[in-house]
Amino acid sequence: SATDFSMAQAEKVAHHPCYSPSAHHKYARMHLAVAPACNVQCHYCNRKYDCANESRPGVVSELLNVEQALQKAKAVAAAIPQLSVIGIAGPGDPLANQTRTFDTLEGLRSALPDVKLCVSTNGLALPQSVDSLVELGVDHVTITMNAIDAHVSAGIYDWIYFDGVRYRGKEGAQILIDQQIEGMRKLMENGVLVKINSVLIPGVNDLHLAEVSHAIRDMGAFLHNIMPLISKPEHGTYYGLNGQREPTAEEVTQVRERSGAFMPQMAHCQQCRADAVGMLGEDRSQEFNLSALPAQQQ
Ligand code: CLF
Ligand code: SF4
Repeated sequence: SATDFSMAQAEKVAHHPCYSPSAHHKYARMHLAVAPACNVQCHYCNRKYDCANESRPGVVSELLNVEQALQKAKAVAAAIPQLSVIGIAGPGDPLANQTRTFDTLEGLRSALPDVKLCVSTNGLALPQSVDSLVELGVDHVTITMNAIDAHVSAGIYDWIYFDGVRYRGKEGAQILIDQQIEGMRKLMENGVLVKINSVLIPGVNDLHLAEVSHAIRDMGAFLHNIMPLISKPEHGTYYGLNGQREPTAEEVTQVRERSGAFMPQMAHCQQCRADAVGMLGEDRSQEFNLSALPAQQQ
């Protein structure tokens, strides 16, 4: 019934530190950096660091193979009782690394059945991935949607790689948008809670993000997370040839206010590393890096 459905949704929200502001002081998340490849090229990404769509750029996360990831997850779960969510958010796009991502999720599902599984993706490979995500019990998915209009999107992505072909410009942008929408529709059908991340890029999509909020509300998204572009040479990020600057705190507030007319806004995002461990805003990844884990058969 509708009541059962909404009670199940409420339970999913209550224990997820990103989906619920009140949960973020009570529950911890960890990210497993198992996904190095990416199937798109954002103008602001130089590929040397973590995916800026969810994770903090300028940081190189320690890439793990599936076995190492599962070992780390078990060590963290044993050490941090508040751990409620394990996410895969990079350092590239999880769904552009199907084998590594799905093998990790499957291993987590059997080793830590009570932990919620979370995935963050640019959405390009989402429609073909929904069945597997649902089967593995992933009930939180974040899609990074920086635009809903191919004219705007073409200024954000250099290219996308889809079904063996590289597409540029508006053609590529439209394919990405269509895939994101189709993926989202399928997630909704399966009761997955969808959060949308948007990177706010002054002069590129700042005036467009309210339109994104409007569209995702109509599609049934749960939460909109508008994150400021991080564009500093020391972070390894840049913005195409135009060198777009970061938004000011004031600009972020204004854009969130306009979008807030359509969608609840996440304001407690910490732009976590792709290997972050702990409460939001806390990073205990170094305590659990590979050298800190018990010796294993290599
Ligand atoms: Fe990780 Fe993202 Fe899942 Fe959270 S982070 S995959 S939804 S468990 Fe959270 Fe970190 Fe912000 Fe992401 S604070 S960067 S929104
Ligand atoms: Fe970089 Fe992430 Fe964009 Fe891929 S989706 S190009 S890893 S910022």
